[in-house]
Amino acid sequence: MAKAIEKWVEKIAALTQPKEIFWCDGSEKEAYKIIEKGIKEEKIGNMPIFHKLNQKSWPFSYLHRSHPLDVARTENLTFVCHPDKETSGPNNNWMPEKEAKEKLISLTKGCMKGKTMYVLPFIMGHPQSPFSKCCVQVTDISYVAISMRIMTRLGADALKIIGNSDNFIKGLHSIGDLDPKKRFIMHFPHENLVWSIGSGYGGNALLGKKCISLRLASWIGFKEGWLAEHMIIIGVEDQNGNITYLVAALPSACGKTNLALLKSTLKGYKVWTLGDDIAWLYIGEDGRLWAINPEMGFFGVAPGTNPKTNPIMMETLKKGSFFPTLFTNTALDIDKNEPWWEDLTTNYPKNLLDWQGNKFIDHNTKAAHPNSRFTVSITQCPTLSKEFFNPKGVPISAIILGGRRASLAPLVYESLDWQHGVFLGAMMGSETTSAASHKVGVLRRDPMAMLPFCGYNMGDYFGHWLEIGKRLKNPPKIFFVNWFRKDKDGKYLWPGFGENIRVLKWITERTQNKIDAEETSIGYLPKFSDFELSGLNISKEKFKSLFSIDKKSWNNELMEAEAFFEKFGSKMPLQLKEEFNILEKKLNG
Ligand code: OXD
Ligand code: MN
Repeated sequence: MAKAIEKWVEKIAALTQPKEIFWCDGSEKEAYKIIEKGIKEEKIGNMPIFHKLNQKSWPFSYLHRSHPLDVARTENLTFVCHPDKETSGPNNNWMPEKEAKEKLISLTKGCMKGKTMYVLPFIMGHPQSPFSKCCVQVTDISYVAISMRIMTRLGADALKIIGNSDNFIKGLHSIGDLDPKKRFIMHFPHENLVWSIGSGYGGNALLGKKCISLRLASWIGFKEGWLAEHMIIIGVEDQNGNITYLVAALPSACGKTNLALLKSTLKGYKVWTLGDDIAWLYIGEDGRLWAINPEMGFFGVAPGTNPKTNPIMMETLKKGSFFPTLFTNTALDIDKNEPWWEDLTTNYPKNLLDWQGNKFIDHNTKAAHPNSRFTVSITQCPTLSKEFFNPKGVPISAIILGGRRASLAPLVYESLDWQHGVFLGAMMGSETTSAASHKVGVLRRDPMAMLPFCGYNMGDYFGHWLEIGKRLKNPPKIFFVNWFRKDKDGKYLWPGFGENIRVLKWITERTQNKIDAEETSIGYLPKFSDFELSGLNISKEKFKSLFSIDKKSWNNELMEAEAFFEKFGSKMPLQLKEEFNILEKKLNG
C-alpha cells in the first residue's frame, strides 16, 4: 500500500502534470545535480536559472536572477483561509475556502507540464525536539529546491520520521507563469496546507519559512500553548563568560540579521548566534521561556552588508561548505565574476551588470535590487552557538522588540512588566522597507513585527501572549529598541551595527538586576552613568536626544494605536485597554 506521503504527491502530480518527479534525499551530490540540471533546462526570461560565480573568492556560490516583478513578499496576495473570517482576523486577507480552492485549482491545473516536480521532505526544528514539524513541499523550480535545502533540515531523516503516517505539513508550490495577476500565497491552517503559485521569491516560495514556521506555526502554537515569533535568537557573553540568551523581533530589513551576527566592539563581550529570523518559544519544565530556531539557514538582505557592518556574515558567505550559497538579484562584477551590491565596496566595480543582467550605467539607480538576498547555511556561521544543536533550545532572559522610527522611540527602554510589554509591543509601529512590495518608508503598525506573519486574529494573538505571561514562573523582561532615531538634520543619532552591543550590555545587566533605571511614563530608561559610551563621543546632550520622550508625539501615537486596536473589536484584550488608559494618564497627568 502506498504511504500517505506518496498518495499526496501522486494527487498533486495528477493535478500539476509534471514530466517527471524528483524525490530529494538532501545529499551533497544531489544538490549539484539539481543545480546543473537547472542551468541546462530552466530559464527565467532568457537567462539560465543559476550563474556559477567565482568559486575561489565565493566558494560554492551561484547567482539567481528572478523575474523583475517577483522580488519581494506580496502581502496583498497572501491569504489565511480559516473556515471563518473572524479567526483569520482583520490582519489577514481571507476568502471562503471553496472560492480559494477553485481559484487555486484552475491556476494549478497542468502548471508543471514539461517540468520536473521536486519533492522536498524536511523538518522544521531539531529532529529530537517535541516541537519540530515534519513537512513536505513540492516545487517546479530548482532554485526553490536548492534554497529549501539550505534553509531546512531536508532529506531522508524527514522521510523516516513521517514513515507511513499522514502527520506532515503540506506545501504545494509552483512558479506558474510568474504573472503577478495569477499569484496567490494561500494558507489553510485547519488542513496544515500551504498552496503558493506564481512567485519564486523566498518569502512566497520557501514555504518552510514564513508560511509554515510563522503563519501555520503561530496558529498551532495558539492551540497548543506556545508562540511562533519573527525573532532572532542570540546569546550575549559578558567579561566573566556568562551567557544571557535573548530573542529580538524587528520588522524585515531593520538590522535584524546584523544583530543576530553582531561583532562586539566592547572588549570581553561576544554575541553567539542561534537564529536570524524565526523563534519558537515554549514554556519549559522549569517554568521559564525557552527558544528554538526551526530553520537551518539565513535568507538575508544583501545591500549594506560589508566587512564593517557585518564582518561575521561576510565570513559566513565566503566560508563554503557542501551547502551551496545563493545570491538573488544582486549585481554582478563581470571582471571578477563576483556578486556585488550597494555598500559592499566604496567604489563601483568597473564592469558591472545590474540585478536584471543589464550593463550598469546610471549611478542614480541601484545596481543590486534593494531586497536582493543571500541564502546561506547557518552551519557556516563562525559565531554559531553550540546550543543551536541542543533540541531543548535555550532559556530566554529578555525579549527585545523594535522598529524603524526616525523620531518618537528612544534607543532602548524597558517595559514595567509583562502585560505592559505586551501592550507596548501591540502598539509597535515601524517605517516600511523593501522586503515586501509596498511603498517604502510609510509608518505602519506592526505588533511584535508579526503583522504579515500572524496566522490568526491578532486580537487573539495579544490574548495568547498575555496567557503565556501568566503561565511563566519568571517571565523574561521585555525591552524596546530603535537604532534609527535621527536628529533635526536627518542624521542618525546612534552609530548602530557593532556598537549595538552597548544596548545589549545594558539589557543583560538589567536582566541580572545589576543596575538601576529611570522610571518614565513609557517604561524604564537607562541612566547616563550606567550606559557604556566609552570611545563613542556621545555627549550627555546627545544621549538625552536619544532618549527624549515627546509628549505630543506619544499622544499622537496613542491615537493611531487606538484606531488600530479598534479593528480587532471585542477580540482586543481588556488588559491592553487598561494599559492604554494608564499610559494616556501618565503622559498627560
Ligand atoms: C524575511 C522577511 O525575508 O521578514 O525574513 O521579509
Ligand atoms: Mn523576516
